[in-house]
Amino acid sequence: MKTFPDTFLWGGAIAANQVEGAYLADGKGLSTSDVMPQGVFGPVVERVAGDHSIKDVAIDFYHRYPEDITLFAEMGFTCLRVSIAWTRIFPHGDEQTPNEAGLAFYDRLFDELAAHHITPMVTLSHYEMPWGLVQQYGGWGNREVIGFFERYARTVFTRYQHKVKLWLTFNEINMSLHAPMTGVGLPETASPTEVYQAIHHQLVASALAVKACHALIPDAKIGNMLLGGLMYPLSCKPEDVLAALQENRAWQFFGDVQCRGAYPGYMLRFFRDNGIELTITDSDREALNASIDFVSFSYYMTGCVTADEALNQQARGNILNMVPNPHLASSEWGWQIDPVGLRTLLNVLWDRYQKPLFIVENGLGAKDEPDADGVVQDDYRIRYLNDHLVQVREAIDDGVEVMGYTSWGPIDLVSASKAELAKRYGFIYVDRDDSGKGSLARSRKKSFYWYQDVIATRGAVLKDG
Ligand code: BGP
Repeated sequence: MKTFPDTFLWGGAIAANQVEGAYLADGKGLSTSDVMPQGVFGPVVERVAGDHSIKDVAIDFYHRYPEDITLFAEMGFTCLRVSIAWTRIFPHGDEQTPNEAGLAFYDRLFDELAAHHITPMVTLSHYEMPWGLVQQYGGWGNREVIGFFERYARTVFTRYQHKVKLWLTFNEINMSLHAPMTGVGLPETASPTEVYQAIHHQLVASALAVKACHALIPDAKIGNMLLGGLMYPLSCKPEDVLAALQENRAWQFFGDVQCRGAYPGYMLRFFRDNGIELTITDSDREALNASIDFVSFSYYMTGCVTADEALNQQARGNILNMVPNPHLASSEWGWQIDPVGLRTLLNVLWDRYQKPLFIVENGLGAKDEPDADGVVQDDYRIRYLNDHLVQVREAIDDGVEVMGYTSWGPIDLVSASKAELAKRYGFIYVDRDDSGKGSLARSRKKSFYWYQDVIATRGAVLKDG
């Protein structure tokens, strides 16, 4: 197989809090992202008049989306993954009625996409929730938040039922284990029981959203979204292999619940062994019994796991505490680059769930410097994306059903982990730096033309090896 299937969706993925800016415009409320100016692992900061976060303006997508969508269309996108900022719709989170100005913004955005024949894929909650729900209710630790989320989900399903047919519930739902404030609105000091109880509430909310979507938009498809962090055993020592199995289950558990509608036995044992007692009601169990239509995930890197505690300790502080793989090179941010791992992961998820898969994030964050003519010659990004797409094609050839591929950050945006603009992913350069300087003008990088070619030829121009 040299080309991708006709039905394969090609495009890019962005998130409201990383592109829109306009953080208080048209009635929007503060979100967890707005009070975390240093990124998803950073502290919560009280916002005061006259202060500033790079995300307040971000890349001003809120006002510039028509120009950006025109550029995406020029590349040939057939899909754009976006998220709705929950706080544009329910500013505090617990209102009875939605904010019309916020709803109207996404109507305009979806209409613009339709005008360019680009299918929207919408994440309901991408690394943010109303700050009001954290302050007043204690975030996802409080089961009342399930109802607020369900109201929000039903509101947007109803409003956009004719415009959006592809939905995702929570971005990287397993990330709460590493960034509890971003994931479930809990402080770093939360105990494992508190974090897993909040996760449980979020899994129930995700399942209720799946049911609501099926009821309100019968021809829509709704998926989950996992941080696809495949882990390898550092050696073939049986203890390392078992440790890798358990580490992978730490994130696969979320997918298992979302696909199978119930907690797997290994997780119940994990809870028992760690003294974690959750409140799970009968109606929670009934709610969880919902099945998503497809599995989506992000893929940036792989890591290693060992049963050797001394080696694990050395790895603490690395991204997600992974032990480095001696066979792989890393990005400037220390993320290990592993295209073959993407083929493996696609096969693992297909074997596990037998549901269509969608790669909704993948890409290379790098420091781009425009050359004398003002063009970024990002051959490193082209190589990264080429090598990953070749492996996607191999996985399809293996028999895996893959719906599409949306690369992360098709236009430069604010990074999630450290809220930097210096870490760029785009095919489109945005003139703005971390001090907030720059015209916000957009320009095409070398990779823009490369991706355009890949899409136009359905991958025929990809280079093996
Ligand atoms: C994922 C998030 C995205 C995104 C990406 C890249 O975890 O879903 O929001 O930003 O990672 O991470 P970063 O921006 O930190 O480079």
